[in-house]
Amino acid sequence: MREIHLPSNSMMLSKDFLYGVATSSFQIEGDRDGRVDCIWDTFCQQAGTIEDGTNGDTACNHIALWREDIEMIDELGVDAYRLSISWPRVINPDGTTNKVGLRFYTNLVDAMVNRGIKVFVTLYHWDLPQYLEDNGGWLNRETAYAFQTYAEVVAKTLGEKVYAYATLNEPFCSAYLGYEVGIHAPGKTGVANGRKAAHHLLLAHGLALQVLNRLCPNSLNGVVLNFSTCHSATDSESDKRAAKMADDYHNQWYLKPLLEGKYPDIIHALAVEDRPDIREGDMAIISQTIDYLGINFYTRTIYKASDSNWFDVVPPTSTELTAMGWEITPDAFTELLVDLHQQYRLPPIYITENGAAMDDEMVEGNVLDDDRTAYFHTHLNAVNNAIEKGVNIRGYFAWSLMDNFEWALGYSKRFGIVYVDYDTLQRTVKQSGRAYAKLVKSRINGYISGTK
Ligand code: IFM
Repeated sequence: MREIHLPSNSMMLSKDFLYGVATSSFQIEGDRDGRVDCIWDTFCQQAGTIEDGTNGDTACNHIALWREDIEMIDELGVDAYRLSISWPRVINPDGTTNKVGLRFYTNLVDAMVNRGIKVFVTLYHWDLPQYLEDNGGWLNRETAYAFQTYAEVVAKTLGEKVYAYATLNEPFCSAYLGYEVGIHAPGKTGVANGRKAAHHLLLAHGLALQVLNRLCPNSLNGVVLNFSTCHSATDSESDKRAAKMADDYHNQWYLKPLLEGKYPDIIHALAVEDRPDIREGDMAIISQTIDYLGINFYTRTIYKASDSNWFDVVPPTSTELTAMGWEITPDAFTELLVDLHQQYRLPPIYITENGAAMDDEMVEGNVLDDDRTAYFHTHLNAVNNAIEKGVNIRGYFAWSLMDNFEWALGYSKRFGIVYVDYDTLQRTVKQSGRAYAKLVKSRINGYISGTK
């Protein structure tokens, strides 16, 4: 069996470094009857949107099986569980709260806390209530204020039992994939839509952060962004410029407003009608201090100059790919973390997602996913290398606890360290899950600084 090893002097082998597993509401919960519809329910009904024609109606049936899922998390021995709250399970179209939904999350959080597992709650992991989308969704500035109200309900209900709150997960995906290129819900397109949605999402983050800081000052309150290291196809100036523009458009567009209160300069290259409507005071709301930044990383992307666009994506050059067709590039992970550290005054970092979809096979009750274990091994070492270069990283979450609904790809891709049989909904810890648990359990109390 493959294992995950870190250098013996790594601070990631001390119990000060937090290890967790992550999921999101729509991807695992099921029980559509217990909530109102969200944009993904609608999107799944449209022909050709989801590769295998599936939806989130049942997913992993976590709403029914949550007790056994918690048991499983506890057995893995991890310090923390990162979950998201389903907005449409909490707030009804008339603004009243869904008491059953809120009780579900209260019970879940209480059960975690009772077991000594730290809870990381994300308020928005893409499942916007459909009733808000019907009024324009993230294209409507009012949605940011509705999000603030929703954040207040959650913060008053769960309070500081939650160790860390994240306002948003990957606003890039919500804005760009959902409103600019239309491959995610709600399937809208156009640069103006994408940029407008991004601005309203960032505003929503800032408004919700105000509430979290007021009601839960002792929780860590932050946000989660995804990054893909942008590499240039060649050393030519034009390709390097293309990669830089892609970085500004896809990565810095979200981070710079949060940390510096401004969009990257590429905003000035946009046609005036494609620029977001930035009102007075917006950037100050967006750039309030965060307690931590969550970083999700999976792979790099290669860019070249384009005749018609600012940049074009080049297909992967390596043959080492995950089942998503994503290159396995741990060095690009270290590079990204070190670059961000050099570019910004970063708050403490948690790696809130990292993992790989692989072509798993269940053989006689076992999933021998050495390829996924190798991915974790190289990427955890990449994190360690970044820490050694001075990046302040406090924890790491494996994506994902269990196989789940992979958005436009349905159930065709498996990211879990636990295998889910979608016929029986039975969970089986994969070999990678055992290797991760072994690493987590091998840590020692305290870390003697100076041993490095
Ligand atoms: O499954 C997703 C998750 O919901 C957000 N980050 C990327 C994962 C893998 O695609």
